[in-house]
Amino acid sequence: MWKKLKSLHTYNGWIITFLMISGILLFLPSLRGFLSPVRVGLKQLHIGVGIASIIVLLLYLPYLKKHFKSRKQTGKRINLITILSFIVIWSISGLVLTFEKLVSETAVTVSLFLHDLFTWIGLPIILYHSITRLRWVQKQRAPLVKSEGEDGKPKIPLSRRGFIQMVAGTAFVVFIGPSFFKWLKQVMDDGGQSLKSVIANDRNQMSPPPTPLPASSPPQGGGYDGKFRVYTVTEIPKFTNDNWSFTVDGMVDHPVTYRWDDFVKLKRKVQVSDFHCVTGWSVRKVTYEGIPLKKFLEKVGVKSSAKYVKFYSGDGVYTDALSLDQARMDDVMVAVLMDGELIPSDYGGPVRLIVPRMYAYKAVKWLVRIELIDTPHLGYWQVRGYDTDAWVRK
Ligand code: HEM
Ligand SMILES: Nc1nc2c(c(=O)[nH]1)N[C@H]1C(S)=C(S)[C@@H](COP(=O)(O)O)O[C@H]1N2
Ligand SMILES: [Mo]
Repeated sequence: MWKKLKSLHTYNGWIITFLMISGILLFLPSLRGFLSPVRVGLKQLHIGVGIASIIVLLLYLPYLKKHFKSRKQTGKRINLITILSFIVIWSISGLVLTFEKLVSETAVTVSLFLHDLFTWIGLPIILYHSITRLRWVQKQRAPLVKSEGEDGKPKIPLSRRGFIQMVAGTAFVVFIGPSFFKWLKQVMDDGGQSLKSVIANDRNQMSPPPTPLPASSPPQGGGYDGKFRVYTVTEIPKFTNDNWSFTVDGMVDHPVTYRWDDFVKLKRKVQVSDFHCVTGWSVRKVTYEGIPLKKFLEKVGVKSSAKYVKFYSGDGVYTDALSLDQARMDDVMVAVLMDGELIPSDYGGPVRLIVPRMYAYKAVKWLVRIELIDTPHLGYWQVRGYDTDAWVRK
């Protein structure tokens, strides 16, 4: 049995290392563009290996009691319980993320939070664990000194190793602890901050600024609830009145191109909607102000031969598309303001698409052109393996 457990430990170590690395690669917003060709494969591999780790865990369950009993020292027992709880939390939250369409939004939000939190807490622990088990480090260590007390019973003196661990532990709590949590906060930061600070970093310079409607300022939805992650597969573009324009063309009767001055004069509407990324995070109750896509389609006169609507980002790379029926849904909006403020560049401003009932990879940032076409168009992420069916849970 001992041999079995040992090999189990080795497998587990590799599995967790792989899941941690692939998970962090999937998380890092700065790698989205670079990794986009392999993102879906990496995700499937992460899930596949994740499910394998769950199977390994289930196979191990029958030995759990014996294993626990064989670990007499409290420290070792705590270690065992810790690693098992980590694996259980990763497994359950990972399964929820895998089947997110089948579970509630709250379950997904909580799972993503736990999945991330335990990854970032687990990372230094596992690094420490694997480094201290390297042969070289083991050799440097003084052998455990065991001595016997007067009465012949083994007494456990403070070994050199125990002493080092105690000092390290104290140092951690006193000196490194606070900076560890600072670090933890920092690595868990995905770029999305409060709207105010994102606005302070706005690269765009559009004038005049749009005047928000009363329903937008103060925001009808009371201010959005949650946190956006700033996602982009390119550099974040920078717009001014001179390099920005907005075009609706293709299979239409009257193609139009707006400059900013005319664009801000278009009649806008306010709506409160939720925002869901397919990787599991959501932002609720965003008060968007903009022009319903429907209005643009009416204005330009869609030809009967047109079947799809293609959206172009001003980053020159990102596109997506909707069928005409989807494009005519009431809440599909060419948004200009969020929570009463001009959408800042990080969040896709000055103008972005909003498709509340679909995953946000449809919500093209830096929207500059809408084209009516007659053949299906696969968007940036669909080409790289994302589902054409982007409906958020029904
Ligand atoms: C050692 C165990 C694991 C670690 C360290 C780990 C780590 C991660 C990390 C850091 C992310 C990125 C989350 C984010 O974008 O905020 C992630 C995503 C994910 N993980 Fe895991 N994970 C583990 C196990 C599992 C398991 C067991 C499953 C499923 C059976 C799973 C399924 C997923 C899914 C579905 C995603 C979302 C991927 C995406 O859409 O970007 N994970 N994981
Ligand atoms: N131009 C462009 N639009 C984009 C993306 C992108 O990378 N480039 N990412 C999409 C994805 S996957 C999501 S979840 C949302 C993220 O919006 P945010 O960066 O405002 O949070 O933008 C969508 N629109
Ligand atoms: Mo997304």
